[in-house]
Amino acid sequence: MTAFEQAKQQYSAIGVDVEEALNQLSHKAISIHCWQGDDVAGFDQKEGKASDGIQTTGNYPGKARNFAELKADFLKAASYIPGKKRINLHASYAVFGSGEWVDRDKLEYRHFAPWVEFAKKQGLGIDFNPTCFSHPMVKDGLTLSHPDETVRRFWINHCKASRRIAQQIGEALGDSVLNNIWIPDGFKDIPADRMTPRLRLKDSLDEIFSEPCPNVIDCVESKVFGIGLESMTVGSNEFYTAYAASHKGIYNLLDAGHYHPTESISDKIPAMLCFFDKVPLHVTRPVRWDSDHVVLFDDETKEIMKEVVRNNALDKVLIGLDFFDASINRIAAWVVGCRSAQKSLLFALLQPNERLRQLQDKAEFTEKMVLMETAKTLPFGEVWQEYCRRQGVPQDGQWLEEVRHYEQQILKERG
Ligand code: RNT
Ligand code: ZN
Repeated sequence: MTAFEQAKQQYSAIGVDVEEALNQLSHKAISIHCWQGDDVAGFDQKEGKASDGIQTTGNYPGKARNFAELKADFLKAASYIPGKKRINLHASYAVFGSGEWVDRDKLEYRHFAPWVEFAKKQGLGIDFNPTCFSHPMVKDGLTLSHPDETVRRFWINHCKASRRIAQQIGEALGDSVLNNIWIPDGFKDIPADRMTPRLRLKDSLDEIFSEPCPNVIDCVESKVFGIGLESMTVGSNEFYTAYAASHKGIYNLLDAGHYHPTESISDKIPAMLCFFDKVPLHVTRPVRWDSDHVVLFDDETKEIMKEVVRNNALDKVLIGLDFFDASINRIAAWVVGCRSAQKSLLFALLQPNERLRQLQDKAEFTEKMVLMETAKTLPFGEVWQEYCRRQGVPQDGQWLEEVRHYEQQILKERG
């Protein structure tokens, strides 16, 4: 008997069907953010640097500088990632023809048609985001909530353009496209008025969402603070939760790094599922002030995935990644982060969830604790290895030498 067959028997002894878990894992798409490949720089600004409430740290050599390099690096990473994949794009990754450039409020579908072609060829889905940061029209740390109508107008038009692009991407792929709005808007120091900026944001959103886009899944992403905007964030959790709850078809995206340090989104997912038929996520790893370290196979990521599985919400929770580390090999960061999310999902699928639920309902808390602890040390690694074998991707760590080779051959040559 192989080690995998033995593992299967051990899981079966606690009532877990390993084949069913592997099957479910292989069908769940993960939306992989393009912005890990270039430190959220994008292609549309001369500066090419994340700013206005968002920041990357580190200067590891070899970041992607254009469409061709980003595509190549993404494919390199994707070749080590099992399962179904989507690519998550930001509007700042518009592809312009030679000599062409338009500002973000004038972007059109054709600037993303090359990405659609790429996605079709590679069998990827696409998700989309307006880019309301790293741009001179972010004034005084504000976009959609700015008191000046011209500033707001620019960003409203950008968000409307983004939704139309997302709609056309959806039509081209015969799919739904998640369009996520995150804005940095906030104040460094104690604000004198916390409500009027929020009312302006509410009006801006109402206008943005006024056009029907049947292929778009709309969502808004809250944050507790931004860099340089520490005292108040206009798009707070309460603001967006209430906005989404009162606007049909708008969802609240939960980013694991956007809450107070002792809050976790694993507890928020089941709360949101009581009211929403979709819960989009940014799976990431907060460390102190940074919300976006590379995802690991850690307790909170497992807890997040347990909530997805236990609540039969694999079709309702849209799993996207959002991390960017500029201090390590960016391809390796993608691979580790994405595989860790998938590993955590597999771990969740291999828990005796039904039995644990029954024990909780019967107040058998002792046995529940014992069973939870027992399930932790079953031969999970054998099952993950079998999944990698079946998916035709290398085992953990065994891809690193090839990534090193790519670094020597390709990344080192970049200026
Ligand atoms: C920023 C948000 C947002 C961005 C990306 C680039 O704090 O998490 O999701 O990370 O849109
Ligand atoms: Zn995010």
